[in-house]
Amino acid sequence: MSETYTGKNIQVLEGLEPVRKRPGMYIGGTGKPGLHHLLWEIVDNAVDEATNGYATQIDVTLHKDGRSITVTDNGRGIPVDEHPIKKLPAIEVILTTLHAGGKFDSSNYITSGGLHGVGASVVNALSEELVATVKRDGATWEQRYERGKPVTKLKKVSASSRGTGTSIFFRPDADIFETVDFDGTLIGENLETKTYLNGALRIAFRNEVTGERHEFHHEGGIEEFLSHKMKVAGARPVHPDPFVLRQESMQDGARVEVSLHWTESPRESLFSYVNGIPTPDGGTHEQGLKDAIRSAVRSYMDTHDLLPKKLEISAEDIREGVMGIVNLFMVDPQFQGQTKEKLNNPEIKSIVSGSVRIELEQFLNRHPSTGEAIATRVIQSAKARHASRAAANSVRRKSNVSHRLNLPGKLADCSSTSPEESELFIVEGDSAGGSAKQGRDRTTQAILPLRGKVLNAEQATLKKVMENKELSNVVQALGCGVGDQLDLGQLRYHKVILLMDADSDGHHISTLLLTFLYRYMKPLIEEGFVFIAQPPLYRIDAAKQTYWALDDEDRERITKEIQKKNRNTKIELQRFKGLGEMMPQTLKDTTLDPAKRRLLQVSIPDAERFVTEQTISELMGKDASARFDFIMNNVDEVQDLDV
Ligand code: 28G
Repeated sequence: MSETYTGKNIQVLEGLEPVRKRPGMYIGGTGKPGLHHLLWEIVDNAVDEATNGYATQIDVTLHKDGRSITVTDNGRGIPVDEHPIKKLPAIEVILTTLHAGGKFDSSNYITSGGLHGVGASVVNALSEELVATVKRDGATWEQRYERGKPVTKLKKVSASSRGTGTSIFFRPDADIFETVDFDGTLIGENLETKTYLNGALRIAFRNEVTGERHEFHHEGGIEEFLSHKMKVAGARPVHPDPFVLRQESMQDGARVEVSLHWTESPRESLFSYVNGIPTPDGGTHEQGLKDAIRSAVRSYMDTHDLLPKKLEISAEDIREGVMGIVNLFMVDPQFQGQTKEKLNNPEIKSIVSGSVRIELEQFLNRHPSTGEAIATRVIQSAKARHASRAAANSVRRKSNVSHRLNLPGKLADCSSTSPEESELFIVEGDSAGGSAKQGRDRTTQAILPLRGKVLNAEQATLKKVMENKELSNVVQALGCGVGDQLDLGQLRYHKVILLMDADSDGHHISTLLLTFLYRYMKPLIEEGFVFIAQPPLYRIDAAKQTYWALDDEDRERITKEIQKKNRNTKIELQRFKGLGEMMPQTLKDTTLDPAKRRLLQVSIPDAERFVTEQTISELMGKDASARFDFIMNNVDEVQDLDV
């Protein structure tokens, strides 16, 4: 037990054993998000050193093994002088003591706090190997650790140094993490976001796995961030310039940056951050912003006589189509919620709403054509919302009359009436639908073939979506309503399985269906009712045995294995052009039969929700291969079929 540097604020400190015993308590979990938390932790420290004015450049390298990383900043360098009580170098205390180093609790520093900022020591504890290098006072120092324990003393490795700074190399512990492979794309996206949120910052990212190199620097800050997000989402603005607010020295020394733009998109997308760290669950800063938008726009419409008499306008109507960024800087953020990603400081709500409300109303008054465009947009969404509610209600009434009466004509229903054992296969095309109908178990498996075009729900209101025959058929078959009328208790099948060809058209339809389900029937995904079937692409016959391969990689693996057993085995290969040409029995054996098939469950991993939320709106309307990646990255394997 010890105290912090200055000795002013005594703090209870612990060793690192608790971190290795219960990693989840410190980084949220040991899956992919937890692994990447280690990196955000180190990067945030470097960013803190930059936002406090001491560093200008951060370099991140994902090494060739894909599982180790070096982060370097050109800040002051972590102090190496001896700790007065522990008689150890300061850096060693910081890296081996939980919550050590005033950096994370001194009121002189604005830092991330919450789940982040628990410190480099946590990263150290959970790394097989960590090497810290510091350039300071004209010399270069180095110390190595394994699983949080120093394996060398702090050594002066060079009596000279060019400049100052800190460098941390770490390789996460494969005994702790379910996966230790870093995701270069995710890392790149996160690093770029940091540079949008700190306009002065430069981050260079080198990915030695792919050989790529990126330099991120966005002087335009959140304004540029917002216009970038609008571009990738394909959201058309309804007024020329965004509302931008940079409010310095608010109460308690807090500072806020806000950027807002109303668009034609049928939804609201707010991205909130505290000290540059995402808060996907929002919190008091986001609530303050929402309150401010509602009251500023309402007051503007009121004073300019733009409020229609007979139309009820809700806060959601006012915010529909808004894309916005809020980044709050404050000294002692408190977080709550399961993943500690929701800001909880109660005083923040009124601080943020107060300044944003005044400035936003002033902005509208100073730009009357923008004000009017926003008012028109608000009235349009109020009207659309009333129309959508009516449409959803009528769909619900129709499917509720009796469970069986209003089912779509194309549905080949199962005979069971118990949702727990019932499955709905949504199948692409009539011919595949025919094979599926013949190959199914008609007691528990229902088939709904899709024939026409599936609408891209990302760009459409619920009313438009319900006018799409294919999607309204899906809703009718499921029986549980849609949008805010959804009632999972009425769901007719507890497995909703998308069965598409293994080609790009098939993936495209899957994406469109998933986008619809995600936007308008999200609880279905959240509760794990949605799956993707995996029909094989190849049939392989060898030595009187039949094997099924999902893709080319699978096929190569299987043929190699066959040849390993016997070099001379004759191998016969058949490639399926589509589900339609597969024999019903084959479809049953490979894809339908619960005992033999392989399903992917679609999930929205908690910690990845934020990314998903962005990714969906960012990718829809962009190229098909990107959408395809999104789906595959977000499905978990349920069963594995041994070949
Ligand atoms: C490269 C990867 C991650 C860092 C610094 C710099 C200082 C520091 C870090 O101090 C202890 C607490 C407050 C003084 C501070 C250097 C003051 C003077 C620092 C990083 C002692 C922590 N000189 N750069 N920590 N402080 N970069 N990059 O972690 O009282 S951590």
